[in-house]
Amino acid sequence: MKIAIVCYPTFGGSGVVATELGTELARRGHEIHFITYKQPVRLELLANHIHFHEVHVPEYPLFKYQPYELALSSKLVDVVKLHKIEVLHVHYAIPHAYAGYMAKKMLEEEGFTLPMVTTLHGTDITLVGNHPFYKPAVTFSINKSDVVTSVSQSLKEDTLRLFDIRTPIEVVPNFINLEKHLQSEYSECQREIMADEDEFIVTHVSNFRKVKRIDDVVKVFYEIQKKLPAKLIMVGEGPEKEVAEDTCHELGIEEKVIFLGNSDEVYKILCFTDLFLLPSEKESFGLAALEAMACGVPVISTNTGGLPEVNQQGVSGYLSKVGDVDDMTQNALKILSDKTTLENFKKQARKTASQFDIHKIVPVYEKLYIQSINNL
Ligand code: GMT
Repeated sequence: MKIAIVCYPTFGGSGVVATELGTELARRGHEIHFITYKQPVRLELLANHIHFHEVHVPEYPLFKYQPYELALSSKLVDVVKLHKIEVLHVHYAIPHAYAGYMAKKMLEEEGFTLPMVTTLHGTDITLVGNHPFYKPAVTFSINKSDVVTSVSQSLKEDTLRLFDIRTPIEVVPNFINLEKHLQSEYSECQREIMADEDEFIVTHVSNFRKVKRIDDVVKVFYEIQKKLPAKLIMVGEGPEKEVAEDTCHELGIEEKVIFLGNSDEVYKILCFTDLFLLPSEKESFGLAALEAMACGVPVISTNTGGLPEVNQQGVSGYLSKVGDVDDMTQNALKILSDKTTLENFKKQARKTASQFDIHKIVPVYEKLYIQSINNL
């Protein structure tokens, strides 16, 4: 099939999922066209069947807001016609499903049909899309999609609760390429750069937004390091990063916390990590937790949103109520204090992650693409 993928190209989970999906589809012989304003961070362009089309938004001083949706829908029309695209897959309802629908309508005028698959990722529903300013447009775009998927059962339920949705929603969980994680474990794992031999390595990866509760990451680590020798590796950039750096100074643990910024070498960091912290306020899925588990890292998370569908209580890690720093600390110590327990959790984390193997999930999308074509 010839498939166009629209996504956010940044470090966010939705962009990562879209990129990994496109890459795997290309590997399976499909022709994939990424359409977005920048090359997606994890996209390797030098691969067979992968194309990238950049959306340019000309700056015009008269406009306070430059019209990205307009530029995107026009680009979609051009790419679809030129490359005979058969299916459009948009990741994130805002504004991609909206722009996708406009493109579809423009193409219809010229005799082209373009089925649109929309994948909901979470923030487009629970944080931004639900805002009254956006809600009518988001509801409309979802209802006008030919196939709608959500990355967890929890997100599906949130969508049905918050919006008036008439299109059926298929749950297609996020996935992981286990081979990639295994490779990094054995060939590029350089633990000694980050910590002493007797120190545990605790890691957090996110975009450091308020929803990630970075303060709880620091608080839990502060308690852990009182009992065990440990280092905290903070990967990512975002508005809460500076606050967290200040807190580490105030608590006197700045020597034990390493802020790495954004990294496209997350697997190399995870391969020597002993424990992953994800104390989010909301999380439709928690791809970061799944990536950690795939590298054999147990996860201490909250039990919000889709996290219980990923992290299994007492198996791949533990889940606590949002904000329950004490419980998260106790659980972290339970795992780290005993060598055999830690080893068991590591094995179980990887085994749990294998349920989300890319080879099981990508064929589900392929079937949905065919269904979207047949539905028209
Ligand atoms: O929250 C993020 O890290 C970014 C965000 C996004 O919009 O890309 O992630 C959302 O989509 C990911 C991929 O499906 C999910 O794993 C994240 O749980 C979800 N974030 C939230 O729901 C807050």
